[in-house]
Amino acid sequence: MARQRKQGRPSGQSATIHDQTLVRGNGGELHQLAEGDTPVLTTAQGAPVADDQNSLRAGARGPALIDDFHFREKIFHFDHERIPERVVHARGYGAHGFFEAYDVLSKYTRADLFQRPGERTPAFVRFSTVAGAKGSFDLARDVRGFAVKIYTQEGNWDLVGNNIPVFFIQDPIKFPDVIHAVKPEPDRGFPQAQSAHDNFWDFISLTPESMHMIMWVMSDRAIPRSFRFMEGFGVHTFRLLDEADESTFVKFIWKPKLGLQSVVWNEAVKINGADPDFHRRDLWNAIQSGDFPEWELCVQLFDQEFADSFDFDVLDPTKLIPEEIIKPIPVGRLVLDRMPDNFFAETEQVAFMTQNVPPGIDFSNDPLLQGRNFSYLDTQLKRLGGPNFTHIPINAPKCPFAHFQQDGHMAMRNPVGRVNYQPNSHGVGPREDPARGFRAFAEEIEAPKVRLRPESFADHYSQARQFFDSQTAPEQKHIVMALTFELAKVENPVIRERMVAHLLNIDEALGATVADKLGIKELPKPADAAVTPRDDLPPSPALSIIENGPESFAGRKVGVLVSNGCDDKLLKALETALQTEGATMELVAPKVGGVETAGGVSIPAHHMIDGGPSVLFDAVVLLLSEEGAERLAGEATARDFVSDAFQHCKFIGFTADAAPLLARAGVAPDADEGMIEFADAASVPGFVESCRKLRLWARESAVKL
Ligand code: HDD
Repeated sequence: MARQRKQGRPSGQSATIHDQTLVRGNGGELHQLAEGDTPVLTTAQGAPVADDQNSLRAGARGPALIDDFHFREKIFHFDHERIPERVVHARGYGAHGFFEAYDVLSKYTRADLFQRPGERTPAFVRFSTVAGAKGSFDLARDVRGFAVKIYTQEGNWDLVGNNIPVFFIQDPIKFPDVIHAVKPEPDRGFPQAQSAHDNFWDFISLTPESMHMIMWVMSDRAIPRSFRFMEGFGVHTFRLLDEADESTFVKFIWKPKLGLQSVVWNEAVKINGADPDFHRRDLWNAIQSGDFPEWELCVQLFDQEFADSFDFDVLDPTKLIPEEIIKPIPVGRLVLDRMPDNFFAETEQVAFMTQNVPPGIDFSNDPLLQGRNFSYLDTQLKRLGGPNFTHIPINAPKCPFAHFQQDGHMAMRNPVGRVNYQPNSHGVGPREDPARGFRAFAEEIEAPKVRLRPESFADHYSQARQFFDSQTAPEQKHIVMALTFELAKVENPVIRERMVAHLLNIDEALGATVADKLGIKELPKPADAAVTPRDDLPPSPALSIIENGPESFAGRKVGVLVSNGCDDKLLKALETALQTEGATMELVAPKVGGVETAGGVSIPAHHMIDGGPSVLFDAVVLLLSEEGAERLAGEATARDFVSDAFQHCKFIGFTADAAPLLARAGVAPDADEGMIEFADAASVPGFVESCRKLRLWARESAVKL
C-alpha cells in the first residue's frame, strides 16, 4: 500500500508553529527566545508535541484513538474557552490608564489616592452596553456602562457607573424584572440589543419611577458617537470620610475633555451595519495612535443640611442634583493610554464591584446601591467560576495585601507556613489596624424592619420634565422621534397608550405629538401621579449634549472621498489643517488600492466606497476630478455617501468638480452654510473651523430626518 502523505506540514520543512518569541519557564516565567529560535509546541502539561496537524488514528482512514492525549487536551480546553457572559453589560471594551489627583482632598476624605497631587494611580476602565449580548452591535440605543477600577495604595476602588446619572428603578428587588423586560423576549429569543418591544415598554409603562431615566434613554445620550465623548456618573450619593470620620455627601461625575457628542438614530442604524464595532475601533484607534482619551473626575459635595433642604431625596437613584445647584468641582483626571494585551484576560475577566471602596469613601443608604453591593460579588463567583477571582492579575490589588483566605478553585496564592488564622500565639501574620483600616460612617439607625418605599421618592415626573425642558430644540425632536420609533414597535396598543399617559405628565406637547405620530386618535387621560409634577424647576443646560459640545474638532475624523485626478494641494492642505486641529482623516476611494492624484502621486485609500460610508465620519470632503465625480454619480454608494452626510447635518467640503455627484445625490452646493466650497487651499482651514460645531442642526428641519 502506498504511504499516505501527512496533511498540513509541507514536506521538508521543520515543525515551526508560529513566530512567537516568548516561551514559559518552569515557574511560569517568560523567557525571550534568541532570534531564529522557534519554541517547541507543548501540551499544557509541558510534553513536546510531534504532530499538531493529524490526530492519532488506527490506520490512515481508520477511527480515532482515545490515547491521543494531545488531541483530547486541545479539544477539551477549546470546549471550555467560554465563560458565562455578564448577565447585563455583556458587550464591553476596556483600556488601561491612570488617575491623577489635582489637589490634596484631605479636608473631605482620607482616601489615599486624593492625598498626593500629580501621583499616578493605575486604572482600568470598561465601557459597555447593557442589554445586548457579547456579540451585539455597538450603536444600540442603550445606556452605556462606565466602570472604573482604580488600583489605589489602599485597595481597589471600583466606581461602577453609567453614562446616565439616574436609573430605572428605586429598589434593587426590581432589577431582575427591568432586565428581563429589556432582554430578548424569552419565547422567541429576540429582539437583540433593543428596547423597542412590548416587554420593555409594558414594564416601563407600569413603573412610573422609570420616567426620568426613560427621558435620558430616549435622548441622544443613548447613541453616543464615541466612548471618548461621553460623561460618566457614579449615580448614587456616596460619602467621603475625613481622618476624623466626618462625612460629606458626594456624587461623582466624569467629564470628557473632548466634550459631548452623539450620533442621530438614522446614522446609528447604518453604523451598526457598516461597522458593528464602531465604538471599539474608535477607542482602539485613538489609543494606538497616541491620542489618549481623558476625563476629569468632578465631585458634587454637599452636607446633611443641603440633603434635608433639597427638593428631592438624595438617596433616590432616579433623581440627580442639577449642576447649576451644586457645581461639580474637578478633583483629578483619568487618562486611558494602553490597550489590554489580551481581551479575554483583561476586559472579559475584569470584575467590578460597587462594594470595592478604599478607606475614606463610604456608601450612602441609597437602596439601589445597597442592593448592588450584594449583587456584584455574587455575580463574579458565577462568571469567573470560584472565589479566587482576585488572583487574576486584572482584579488583583496593586498594593501590598495580606489575609488568611485560602484554598478554593484555582487558588494561586495561599498563606505560607503553619499559621493560617489570627489571633495566634506565634506572633505571625497580618493583624487589623483600626487607625489605617476601613471604617464605615457611624450613622445612628433605629428603625422598624419594613418593606416600604419612602414618600420622599414619590415624585416621578418633575425631573423628567426638567430634563426635557433642558434640551435644545433638535434634542427634543430626537426624543419625540425615539419614543415614536420604539412605541411603534410595540404590538399591544394598550401599552402605547399607557406610555402616552405618562408622557402627558412630563410635557403635554410631548405626549400629544407622540400620540399623533403613533396614530392614537383620542388622547388618554394623564397617568395618575402620586405627586403633582412640578413646573417650576428651571432648565439645566448641563443636561444637554449640544450645549456641552467640544470647542474644537480634536479627536474627530473626516472622510475624504477621492478619485483619480484629485487635487494634491487641497489634499495636503486638508491633512495639515486637520493635524493642527488634532483631528484625523481617512480616504475613501472607488478602489481600496487608492487613486492617482492630479500630480501623479499614488495614494492608497483606507476604505473602498462600499466599506466607508459617511456615517463613519464626523464631516466629509469630496475631493474629486470632474471625471471622477461623473463616474461616482452613477454609483448608489457614492450618492448615499453625500446624501447621508447631508441628511445627518454634517459639514461637507467640496470642489466645483464635485458638482455632478452633488446633483445626482440631490444636494444643492449652496443649500446652506454647512456646504463649503473650496476655491483653493486657503479655504480649507475655514472648513475645519466650521466643523467644530460638529453638525448644522438648523438643516435638520429642512431634510426632515
Ligand atoms: Fe449593575 C454590571 C452599572 C444597577 C447588578 N452594572 C454592571 C456594569 C455596569 C453597571 C457599568 C458592568 C461592569 C463591567 O464592565 O464589568 N448597575 C450599574 C449602574 C446601576 C446598576 C450605574 C445603577 C445605578 N446593577 C444594578 C443593580 C443590580 C446590578 C440594581 C442588582 C441588584 N450589574 C449587576 C450585576 C453585573 C452588573 C449583575 C453584571 C456583571 C457584573 O455585575 O459584574 O451584578
